[in-house]
Formats: sequence, C-alpha cells, structure tokens
Amino acid sequence: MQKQERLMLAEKAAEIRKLAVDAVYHAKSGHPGGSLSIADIVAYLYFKEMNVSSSAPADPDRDRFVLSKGHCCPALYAALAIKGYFPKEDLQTLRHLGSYLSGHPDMKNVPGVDMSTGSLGQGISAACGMALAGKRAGKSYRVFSILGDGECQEGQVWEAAMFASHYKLDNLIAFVDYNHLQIDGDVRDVMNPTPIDAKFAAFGWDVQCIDGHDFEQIETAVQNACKADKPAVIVCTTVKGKGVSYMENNYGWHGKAPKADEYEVAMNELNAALEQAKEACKNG
Ligand SMILES: Cc1ncc(C[n+]2csc(CCOP(=O)(O)OP(=O)(O)O)c2C)c(N)n1
Repeated sequence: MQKQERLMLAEKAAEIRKLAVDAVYHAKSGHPGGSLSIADIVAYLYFKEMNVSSSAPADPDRDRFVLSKGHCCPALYAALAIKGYFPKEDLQTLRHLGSYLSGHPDMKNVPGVDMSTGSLGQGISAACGMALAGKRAGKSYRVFSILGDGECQEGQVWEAAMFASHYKLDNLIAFVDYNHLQIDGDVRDVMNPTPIDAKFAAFGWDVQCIDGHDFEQIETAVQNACKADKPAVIVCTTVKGKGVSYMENNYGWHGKAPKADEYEVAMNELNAALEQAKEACKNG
C-alpha cells in the first residue's frame, strides 16, 4: 500500500470516529465502543476496497456490505455520510424521533445500507444469501460483512458458516471484530466463543488473523481472501472504544452515550487525532 493511501485511510477513519461519537452524543444513546473498534475496517472497505458509489446506490453490480453487528451503525452511517450518500449534518439526528437514521441499519430508509440488521446472527445469514444470489446470477460483486465476537455466540452464525462453505461462497468475505468485549463483559466470561478462527476453519472457511487497526494488514488479508476458493473470514484483533482514552477496553462504553463533560474530552481527543491525520495527509 502506498504511504499516501495509508494516510488518506487514517484520515477517513479519524473522521468516522469523530462523527460516530458525535452522533451518539446527540442521540443520548447508542453504541460507541464497537463503532470505534471497526472504524479502520469500515474506512478501508468504503474508501479503498469496495466498488460502491453514492451516485449509484442501487447498482446491481456494486459490492455489498452487511453490518451484521448492526448496533455499530454510527460507524457505518459516518462512512456513508463522508462518501456522500446523505449530509453529514443528518448524523446528529441519529435515533431521533422522525429521523431516517435509526439505531440499527435500515435498508429501506438509509441510502447506501444494503441490509437491515440488529438482531445478531441475521446479518451474516443475509450476506450468505446475497453471495449465493450473486453467484447464481453470474455477477462478479463481492459481499463484505462485519460480525462481533460476542455475536459469534449466536447459533445462527454457525448455520450461516455451514451454509457458506456448503455453497462455496468464495465471493463472501467476513470480518470478525475481535475486541474481546461484548455488552457486559469479556466474551470469554459471558459465553466463550473462542477459538473463533479454528471454529471457522472447521466449518470450511479460509481464515486469517490480523490487527484490525493496521491498514496494510487489512489490505493484504482482503487480497488473500479474494483469491481463496471458499468463503473467507478475517479475524481482526481490535480495541473496543479505540480513539477515546477512557472508552478503550472498557465494556461500560458498549451501549451508552457520553455526558457533556465526557463528550468534551472525547471531542478534544478525536479532533486532535483528525487534525493530525489531515496534516500528515497533506504533508505526505
Ligand atoms: C439476537 C440478539 N440478541 C441480543 C442482542 C442484544 N445485543 C446487542 S449488542 C450485544 C453484544 C454484542 O457483542 P459484540 O458482537 O462483541 O459487539 P461489539 O462488542 O463489537 O459491540 C447484544 C447481546 C441483539 N442485538 N440480538
């Protein structure tokens, strides 16, 4: 990956983080922790990898994206707004009565959202259906999906895993956001889903494990996944709450909004990171 490209992606991820936390603050509810942990993966997909455009959101040949851990839509909405699907200002209406930006992705009302999700386990299942449909129709689009590690406790995830390998869905690439935390603690204490990589391998998937905050590793893994002749999963070690010091590795920030003083601290940190990323991008 070119240095300039990496710097551009870092800037996009910093903006996604800032807009996502800002949206949750204005909603007075929502999920900042898991939105922050996927910001780099989402930035990579939307600003480097996926063949998608806000000028043709329904293009039948576009790549598809399914946020299976739908509660983390603040990160997805931020990416879509930066990409031009709708105005960035609308992000501050997240979860407001009458707003089209609900607390979970809604494909009928949010431009750019390919699948309504939120009930954990269903998104990856829908992604399998999209991938199979693409193959049957002779299309070359790919389907990307992000799951949570807590989500991997859902039995439906493993039915989808079995389905994907049975139908040889080599156009399906899933990421597991392995931030080790879920709604109320460490995934291993709540109901241990590990080893996630070995489980997917046992279901017949191509498996890679990477640092989900490293763009070069993400890119290499996606390139490898595209070459695999089976469904591929990239298990990404990440930090829940990444980018806001007091949210990092703290499951208490799974599903609550910062208060005014906490918001100020978060915005100081996220704005500083964004300015730094912009500066680095400008200077090359
Ligand atoms: C079927 C279903 N059961 C329960 C929930 C409630 N829920 C929302 S988020 C969450 C924890 C998910 O943990 P993880 O997938 O690790 O998400 P992350 O930590 O990345 O935010 C739960 C249990 C849900 N959305 N769907």
